[in-house]
Amino acid sequence: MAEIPVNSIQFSEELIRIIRSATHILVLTGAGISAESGIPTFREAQTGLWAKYNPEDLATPESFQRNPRLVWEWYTWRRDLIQKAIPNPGHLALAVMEKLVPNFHLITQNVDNLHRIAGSQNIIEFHGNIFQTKCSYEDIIIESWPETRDIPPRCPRCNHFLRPNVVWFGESIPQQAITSAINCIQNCEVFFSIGTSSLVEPSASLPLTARLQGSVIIEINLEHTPMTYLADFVLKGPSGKILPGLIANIWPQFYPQDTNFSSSKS
Ligand code: BV8
Repeated sequence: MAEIPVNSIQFSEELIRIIRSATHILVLTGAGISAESGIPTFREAQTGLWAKYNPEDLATPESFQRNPRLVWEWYTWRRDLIQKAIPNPGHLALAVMEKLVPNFHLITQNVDNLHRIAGSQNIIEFHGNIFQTKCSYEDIIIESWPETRDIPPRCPRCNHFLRPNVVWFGESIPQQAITSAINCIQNCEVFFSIGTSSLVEPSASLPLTARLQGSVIIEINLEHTPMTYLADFVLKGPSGKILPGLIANIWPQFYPQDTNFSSSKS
């Protein structure tokens, strides 16, 4: 990808003014924001052993019921892949924005924990976190378990299989996450939709909900999506370039022109 100096990206004065004056900003991110960290997006072809599987078929309770070992090993492969990744300038820019906006919240569909590593704090993990494990029967987080030959490992309390603490297709989003998201949407003046194909519900309906209550909608994506029609501003390009450029233009007083947004692992 050609190097685009963040200060060379031109943003409309109106866009800069709207974001700079906003006191409540809500951001929704999808797999695209982690693409520049080297994590394949959910719909990109999976590699190697997993190339023949469709993620949407594996990320279901039925799959786990049918073949718990296969699903557990898929998540182990993804965890190992994600563990090698570090936040990219897009993640870092959102962590900075959170410090500069009085009320800032981030809903992520991603399970990779990269927003937290980048320094974001007001995070609503809509689809859980791949680095957390829970009992498939008691539905409680299990921090540790005895090493055995069982794959998946078994709950030390009830001996049922353990599973990743992620939301599978056909499972409900955690009530706390839904409640927080609804509260944030009701007050947000600006809603960013970043790096999501806007195909997975209920996340995909959040921009419309925000629009209906009067938020300004900004989409950042490489391509158009089913919610592009809703956006007041469509910024087409890599979020790892666009977001630092936005920050540098909106809050130049905080950003000497030579700010280095290089990735870092904190
Ligand atoms: C629910 C965790 C109520 C797991 C994920 C039939 C039966 C049951 C349910 C349904 C049904 N039909 C529809 C549904 C609802 C279903 C759904 O939406 N299905 C879809 C496929 C139609 N939703 C659910 O089941 C949800 N729960 O509805 O509960 C209910 C309950 C019971 C019965 C009925 C209803 C739960 C959905 C959560 C699923 N879990 N993840 C795991 O990760 O293993 S979703 C998973 O896919 C990811 O988390 C992610 O959210 C999603 C993929 O979406 P994206 O993040 O957008 O990623 P994608 O690859 O698609 O796109 C990337 C984008 O980035 C692209 O646009 C690309 O252009 C862009 N991009 C790439 N690079 C960059 C970039 N942009 C900027 N910069 C770049 N550099």
